[in-house]
Amino acid sequence: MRISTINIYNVDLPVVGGTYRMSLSAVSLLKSTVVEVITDSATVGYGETCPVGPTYAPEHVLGARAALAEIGPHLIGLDPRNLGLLHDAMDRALNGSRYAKAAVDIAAWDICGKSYGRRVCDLLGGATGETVPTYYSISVKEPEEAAREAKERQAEGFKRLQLKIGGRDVEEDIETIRRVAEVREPGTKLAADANRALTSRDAIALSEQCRDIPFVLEQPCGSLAELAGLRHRLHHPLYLDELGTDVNAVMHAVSSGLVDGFGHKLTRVGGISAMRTIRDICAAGSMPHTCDDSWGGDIIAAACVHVGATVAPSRFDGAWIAAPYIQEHYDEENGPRIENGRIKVPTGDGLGVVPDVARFGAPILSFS
Ligand code: 0XW
Ligand code: MG
Repeated sequence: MRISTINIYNVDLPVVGGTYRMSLSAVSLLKSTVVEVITDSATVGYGETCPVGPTYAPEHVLGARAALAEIGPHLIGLDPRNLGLLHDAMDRALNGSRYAKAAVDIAAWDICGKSYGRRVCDLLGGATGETVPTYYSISVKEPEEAAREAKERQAEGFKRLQLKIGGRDVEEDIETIRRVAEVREPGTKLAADANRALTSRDAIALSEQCRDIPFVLEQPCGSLAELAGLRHRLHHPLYLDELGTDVNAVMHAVSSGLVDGFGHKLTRVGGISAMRTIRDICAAGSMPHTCDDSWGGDIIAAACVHVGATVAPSRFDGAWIAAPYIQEHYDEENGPRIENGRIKVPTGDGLGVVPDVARFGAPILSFS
């Protein structure tokens, strides 16, 4: 089996309900990049990468597309099932840009599954169940509004809520956490995610003033030095997200005892292949973690669900998907959906999602 054509599509994903707000960014429309890998055996695989705007992380939409333009021509003629060789070819064509290579990697896993007649989660070691937990991420909001939404989401079945905090007076963050804690139902887990925006001073104050409330504090500050300085002055478990950039960063964080868990993003680390390694490093260090991406449609959601399904449930904090913020599915029948706080693992071979490519329009790039 050889790759004969690679098509790259743009997909506009407007945010349902207006704006998704984090400490250092606010987005109302995301541009996703879908990669279609066509082989000479007529097996087709799909991958996707969708940075959540240009300031959440160093990744950005046009960067992904420029990187794919660099990489694409070097992949024609390769067997996409030889994932190691495929990654070698991508690395020889371009240094870095893991988030773009991730889209090719995801498509290659989709092809592997279709070609071997197995689901991606089966190839990754096997799913622990038919569904995986997810969690809801509440935008940076005023305390009352956040508490109202927390009630609503718990009523919908979410068992974990991530509150976005930061980018404002820390007193308001503290008040938000306190108000949400008041409406927290037994069994609901909380995370407070500052997306890098707090100073160490404010992170310490927040943890001190909320020491009676159980939650994990996710990526409070923007540098490893700050996190290391904070580490033993907090009353809450510390999670790493944005700075868990790749296998090496995660390996270091686990082995040095820097954190208590992770928010992982599939495309940031380089796709399903890298995430599998990271999953195993976390297992070796008994680290809880999520399996998310920053944004994206059914393809990325399915990839997160497949990997998430293979993580030990006792350490799995859920697969976050952008579905609640997106109007349409690429695959109306099999696109991952959230029901009662959980997502069904797709049952078809590969990713189990068959995108309706016609809705993407003409490719913006094509290699053959
Ligand atoms: C909630 N997420 C997984 C989705 C957003 O893109 C940000 C992210 C996070 O935890 O930072
Ligand atoms: Mg986070």
